[in-house]
Amino acid sequence: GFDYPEWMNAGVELTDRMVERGFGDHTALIGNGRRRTYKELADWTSRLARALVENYGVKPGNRVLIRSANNPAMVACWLAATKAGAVVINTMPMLRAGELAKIVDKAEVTVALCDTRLMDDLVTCAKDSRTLKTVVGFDGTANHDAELDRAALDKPVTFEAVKTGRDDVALLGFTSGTTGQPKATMHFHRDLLIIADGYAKEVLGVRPEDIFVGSPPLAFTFGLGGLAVFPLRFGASAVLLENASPPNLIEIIQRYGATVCFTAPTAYRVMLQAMEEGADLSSLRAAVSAGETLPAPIYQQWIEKTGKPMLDGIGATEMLHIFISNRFDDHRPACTGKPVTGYEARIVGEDGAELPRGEVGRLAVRGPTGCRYLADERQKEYVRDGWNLTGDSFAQDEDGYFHFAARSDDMILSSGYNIAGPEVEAALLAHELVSECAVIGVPDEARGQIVEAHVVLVQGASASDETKKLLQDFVKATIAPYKYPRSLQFTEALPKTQTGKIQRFRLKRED
Ligand code: 3SK
Repeated sequence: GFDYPEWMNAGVELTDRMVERGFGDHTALIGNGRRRTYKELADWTSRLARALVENYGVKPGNRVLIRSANNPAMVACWLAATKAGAVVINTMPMLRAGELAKIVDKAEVTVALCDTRLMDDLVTCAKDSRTLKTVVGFDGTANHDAELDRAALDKPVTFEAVKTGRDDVALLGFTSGTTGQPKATMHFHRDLLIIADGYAKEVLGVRPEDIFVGSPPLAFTFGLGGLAVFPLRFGASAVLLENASPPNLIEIIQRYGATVCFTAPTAYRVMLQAMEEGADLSSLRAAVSAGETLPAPIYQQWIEKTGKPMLDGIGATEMLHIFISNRFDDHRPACTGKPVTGYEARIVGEDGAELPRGEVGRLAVRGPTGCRYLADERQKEYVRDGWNLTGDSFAQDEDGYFHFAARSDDMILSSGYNIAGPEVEAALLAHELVSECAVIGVPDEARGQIVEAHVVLVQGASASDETKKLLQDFVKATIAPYKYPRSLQFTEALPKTQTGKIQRFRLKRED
């Protein structure tokens, strides 16, 4: 099990404790042209925490919202608010006033810390808020040229961190779900350490020499774990990028010799292409893929090119981070692997009973972290008999490995057949003319639903009826013919979230 003292503060563990453990001179964060050691980070966050308490009246348990792109200043604000005992809500720059208002309202945010470049929407949101009365700007470029920075610079570098309990809430992770009504998942101080001492230690074997890089926003628990908690827990370094487009990621990996990368399969596809054209990504020892299912061809090509496996994993905001993963020495194509230390997983039917091996059903998981929605009726749907019922359909094979079938929302029911959209996508992606694709179910009078593919072709391929027929026949020859996309449309690009997830629901028509 994971054993932590009754009184502990995750913010302190990731900063001051690391200095005590001898990492003071080691680089912690790189970003916006600057490098910060662990000692500098500890001092910076102590000063900020003092400013939060003394100038802005932050009290233990207050909800503090942070609005920023990925940069060291955002990490410092998060750690400082955590040290001050606040409950933090990290948010992405893309959110507009209306979306921020839903979060502020649900979480009863009283103080917001905002990169000065992103103030407008937050100020608009605060005007109508019954709780949010204080919006303070910080300098995301880390030149310390904003109100919060100036307040912090006046403070001594000591701060008596608030004595939080290991089971006190430290973080609210927001997830939008399919209905657009945001849910807030509560995570304790100890949870933040468990994801590092479990997944990051066991699966990644993080060491102080590691340099982390990646694309998920820190506002998403995938990014907060992968780009802040994991490196900081083990004395490693993180390079934080405000723009983590694949070309930028590739440049940064080469410039810093990054060793661990967290991103989605689409970015790995671009990296494979870049390696073909001469990019040297040999410094990467761990390529973590999550957030989207990893197509077998990308996994295979990565092994061929680098000699190392890509680590496919599945996590959930509700569980805080990855709970099933492949391992460096135990991995298979089109397979998400086995549960991470401390977690158990099984496949269940609609009635919650475990299904036989090989059958597709809902993935249920339990372990040291788990779903606790803040004031939300949906809690009883997500957690039943202690098992967290994820929104994903999986099958477990005879050897105990878990294989993704579909997001439960991505299962297509056509003429009585259950068709997993991602399986059709994988079949299409195996064709050399297909660059990217998304498969959805669309209403059909005769069949209930039919399979519809939205396909981005590789450069130079012709979006013709012949190509359409060729791809449909290819799918029929690759998987059971009833799964082939009866409707197939060519498109220039697929709708995606900022974290690179394909938004299939945006392809669905209302009719
Ligand atoms: O698989 C995901 O989407 C995920 C969500 C939250 C945290 C970590 C991961 C990988």
